Amino acid sequence: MTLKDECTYLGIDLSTQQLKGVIVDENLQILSETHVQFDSMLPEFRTHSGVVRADKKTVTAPVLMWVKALDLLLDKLRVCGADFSKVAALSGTAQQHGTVYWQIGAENILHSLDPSNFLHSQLASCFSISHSPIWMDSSTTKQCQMLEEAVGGAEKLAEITGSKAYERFSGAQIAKIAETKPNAYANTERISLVSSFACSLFLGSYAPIDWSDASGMNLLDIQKKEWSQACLQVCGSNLESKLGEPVPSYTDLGPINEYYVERFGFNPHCRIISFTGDNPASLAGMRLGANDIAVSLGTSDTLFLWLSEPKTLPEGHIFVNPVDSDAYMALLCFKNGSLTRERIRNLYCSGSWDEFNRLLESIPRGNFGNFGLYYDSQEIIPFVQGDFRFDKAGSSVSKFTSPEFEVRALIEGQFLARRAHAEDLGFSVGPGTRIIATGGASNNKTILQVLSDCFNAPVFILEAANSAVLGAAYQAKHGRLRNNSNENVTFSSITSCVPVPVLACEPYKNSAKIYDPLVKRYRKIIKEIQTRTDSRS
Ligand code: ADP
Ligand code: XUL
Repeated sequence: MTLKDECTYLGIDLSTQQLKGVIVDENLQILSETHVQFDSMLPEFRTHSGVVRADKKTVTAPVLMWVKALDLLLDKLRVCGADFSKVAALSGTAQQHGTVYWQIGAENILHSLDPSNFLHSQLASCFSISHSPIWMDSSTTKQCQMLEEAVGGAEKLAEITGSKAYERFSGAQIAKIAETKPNAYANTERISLVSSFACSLFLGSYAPIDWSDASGMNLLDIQKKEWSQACLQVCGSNLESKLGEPVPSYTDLGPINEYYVERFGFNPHCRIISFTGDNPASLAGMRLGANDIAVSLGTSDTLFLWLSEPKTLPEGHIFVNPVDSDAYMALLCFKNGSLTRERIRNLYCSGSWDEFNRLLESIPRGNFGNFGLYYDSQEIIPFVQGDFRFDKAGSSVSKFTSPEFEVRALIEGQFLARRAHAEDLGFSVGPGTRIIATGGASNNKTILQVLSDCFNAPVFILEAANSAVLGAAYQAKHGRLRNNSNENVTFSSITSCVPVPVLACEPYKNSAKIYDPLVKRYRKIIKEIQTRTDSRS
């Protein structure tokens, strides 16, 4: 069959807690979607929220769980009625920063996959590190210091790579493996990011890392778009050859591997478009504009903006833009997002979001002066951990007097922090500013109302809350046409048929009066916490 008529596009998202898949038609409307939840559907890997915590700082995920999830996802999509023979191109996205270590000889196995067998049984001996370090890991402070020193300081590193050294970034993670597991490192022929690893499974050979996800490694010179030799040198020997050459995010990498044609009925002409990180893919899925700020409320909470030029930030990250390689994006990532909200929900609301919302709405904005900051895991910005509660008088308290104060303190504290750090990036609310919310918690209007009030700006949502996986599907179409058409194809021309985001909530009139002083209060409190706890030791 040719792929002229009725083409469809497949997007894949290998995120922290699940693997998602979506098929869209030519007009980018969803035809089928499904997911594989790691904890519940693959219990043999014993993950909690998709991860394994060896200690407070060391967080990994089993690579074979991800592989097995792909077998399952494609089966589930088929059961949903997906016709893979119509898929003209596929692309994907994944949690950022995590690294996968392919053992010497693994690519030969990838080249010769047997369609009568599961992927996970064929790839069982392909990884020199069975548990991949992921973005939640914060165990590499030592390697971060080494990396910053090697290039002449934090600011210099941020100037080259778009970020000062961060514990979860791949450069420091690779350096830790090279140092603590030298044999495994020596036996590694290729290091993938989670995104390029997932892409390799479809390609049947090692897929290159794309520029946008490569920007989350502290290894890419984001202006030259090539690896920084100074950074590579300190992180591991022969690192450049283990990483391969990075490519633009919409690169057409070739046809799908025979395995998927034989086993699942994919068309042999189906093209594989480079995979990228979940935040860049979300920017694509939201079709973010110049007046917008994206707030993704997934496992992590992230904020991002479109930038036409790179800049050097004291905190936060600059990535190469995934849909226009001449542009950039700014990103802030907060580790304690949905999982912390779930903790408080489970503690005080018997696991019910309805009850959580009832408590949240039962207390007026400003929480009668009660203020809380909750960091279950080592936070990224700012680098702190623990629960901090303050009453109206500013005194530190170990508990609030009732659950409703706790719930409101959590959500207000989270969003005031998001606003303060966004302002540090240069963001301010002006005429036409839209907050576009996405991710699991953007289904919750009561939470979105607090977001709107804390920022004093309207919040918009997309028809589908999973912008990352949709962004991957859009990128599949973009990559296929951009590389194979004579016309001047841009991402915005390809996605002009996508419905615009719809208004979900507007701020109450007196929001600025209530929350502007609370942003100042957050700054003061966080400064005090940071001076009290020497958190980097
Ligand atoms: P991922 O980072 O794995 O892509 P998602 O964007 O799918 O995550 O978000 C998953 C999170 O969404 C869950 O941890 C859950 O706490 C949160 N979530 C789902 N529904 C709601 C809801 N109605 N209210 C608040 N949070 C929700
Ligand atoms: C971004 C980050 C997380 C992960 C997981 O820097 O660490 O958002 O991409 O979603």
